[in-house]
Amino acid sequence: LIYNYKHVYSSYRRSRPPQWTWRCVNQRCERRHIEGDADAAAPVSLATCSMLCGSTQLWPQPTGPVTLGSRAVTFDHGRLAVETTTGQPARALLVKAFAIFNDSVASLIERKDYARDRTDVRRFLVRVAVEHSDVVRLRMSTNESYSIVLRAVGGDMVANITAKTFFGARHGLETLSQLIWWDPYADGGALKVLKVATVQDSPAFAYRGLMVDTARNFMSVESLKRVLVGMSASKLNVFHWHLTDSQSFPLVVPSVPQLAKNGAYGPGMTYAPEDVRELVEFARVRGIRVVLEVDTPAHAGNGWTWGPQEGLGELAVCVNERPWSLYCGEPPCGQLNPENPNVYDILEKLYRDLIDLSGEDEIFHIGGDEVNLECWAQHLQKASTIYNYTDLHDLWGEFTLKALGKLVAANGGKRIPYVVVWSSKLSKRPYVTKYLEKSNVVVQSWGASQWPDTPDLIADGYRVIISHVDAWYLDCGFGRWRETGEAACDPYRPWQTVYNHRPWQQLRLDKKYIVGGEACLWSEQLDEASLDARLWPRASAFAERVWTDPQLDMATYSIQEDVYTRLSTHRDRLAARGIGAEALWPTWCTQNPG
Ligand code: CP6
Repeated sequence: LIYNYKHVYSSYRRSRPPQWTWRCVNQRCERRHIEGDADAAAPVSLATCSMLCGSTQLWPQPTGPVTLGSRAVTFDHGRLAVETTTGQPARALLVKAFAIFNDSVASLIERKDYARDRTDVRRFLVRVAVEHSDVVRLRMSTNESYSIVLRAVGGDMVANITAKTFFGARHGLETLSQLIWWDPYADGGALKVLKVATVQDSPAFAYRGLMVDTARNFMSVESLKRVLVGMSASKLNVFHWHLTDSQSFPLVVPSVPQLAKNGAYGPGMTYAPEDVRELVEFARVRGIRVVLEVDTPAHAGNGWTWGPQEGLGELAVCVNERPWSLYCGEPPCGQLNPENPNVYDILEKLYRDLIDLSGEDEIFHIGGDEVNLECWAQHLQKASTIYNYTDLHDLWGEFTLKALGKLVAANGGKRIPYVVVWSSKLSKRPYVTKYLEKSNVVVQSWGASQWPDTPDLIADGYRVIISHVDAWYLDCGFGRWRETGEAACDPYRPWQTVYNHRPWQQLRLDKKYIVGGEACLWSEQLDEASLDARLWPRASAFAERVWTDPQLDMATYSIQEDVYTRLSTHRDRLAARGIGAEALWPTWCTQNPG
């Protein structure tokens, strides 16, 4: 990773020798001057006190029972070892996941010259047992549960992680890494782990997504890897990559190279097939699947302008058409031409490459948002004359049906079980039942949480992924400052808003139809310079909502105090792993709880 935020991570522990000690009083760490403390011979760091004070520092909080001992042992990083009885092919993935776990532990070490020889244990053995060693691809039905039993055995520490699948075991390794911390108060510093702990855990929702838009502003593969690192630390499991939009088309599609050739912002601002495959594998070993989205028929402009040059006719219409506010939500507009048969041939090639690049044949996102019928009405003569549409929604519906047909063809004649489509006019009554089949279409519902979209879809029997704009949009979008209409991050959703959104409780929705949730990061006012801070720790707050789904007090909307301290600790963890996550509050608040 290119950035190192360790100096940030260690800021509140920098002073040596220690001046403060912390004492656990009623499950809370109180700060005391060492001079005035009766037990000053053994000063305790804040990190150590917190870990031994009966409250977990885990994020997200496990859903099953957790027991934590109140004693710690010191160990040397070199004494970590892994042992697994799991057969191939899961075994190979576990080896990689253990190496990542090892790096996470190493990221805690603040001093290279720490006292390695002072260790309470001969070995710290991590034993991983996975039942289904054949499961190496994440599915909606994949069992992600795990359990940890951590204890001292003879002169060793032994952590037994058991899981049904690799994906559960990987979560177990992540949780185990969160039971380990750095203690700067030991002479030269030391790595510590709880002497006894048990955890049982499984997620509330199968689909825990994060969307990043790389079309409005390009983001390097390196920066996207940091997104995946943050996701894996927070147990998010779907990276939805909004690759293209009307502004740019950075994806090099092998069978249609014209798209990136005409649509990328410039050389070096493209994603080669190898880049995508590399990210998909980087994600998989971190328990994450990648969903590639090339948005159509709207949000398609640059990249689709070469048709006439090659004798294929207009592939996209109203690109750069003015006044743009008449034809789309934001410039430079553009919508595929539903009357050009070449469009559908290109879609089939494109879909085949997307399925191939992602290695994903269970979930496919076709886009489908914000179609502007005025654009088509003005550019397609046939739309109004020959076909005689009275309602152009039917033209849109027919485009969608044809595109879905090409998707089946691209997938070797097999239907994809979860075809995701953004909510839109087409996913509303009366069009929805006519054009979207509930057996395999899942609607990503992004309207405001007060809108009837989500309850209506569920009432009509559709499965949904929830991305409500007023809670789970982490970007500034094309937001406007209310006073003047100028571009602004308004309203910004603080982490508390993200965390306290629980639509199934607030709107009394039937959870059976909710596949999960997805936080979205559009990039009109963002590139990789501020990517990390815009995402973290708010995306972690979202992650606990969809993993743990803690109860919400709707009378007060108050957040438990432990959430603040746990999230602050998690933020420090992200920073240690090279992610430029934002601070929650002044360090003073960490040191003076309550
Ligand atoms: N881009 C695309 C966008 C948005 C959508 N799709 C969007 C719309 C409204 C807001 C924020 C983002 N920028 N392709 C809608 C899903 Cl407030």
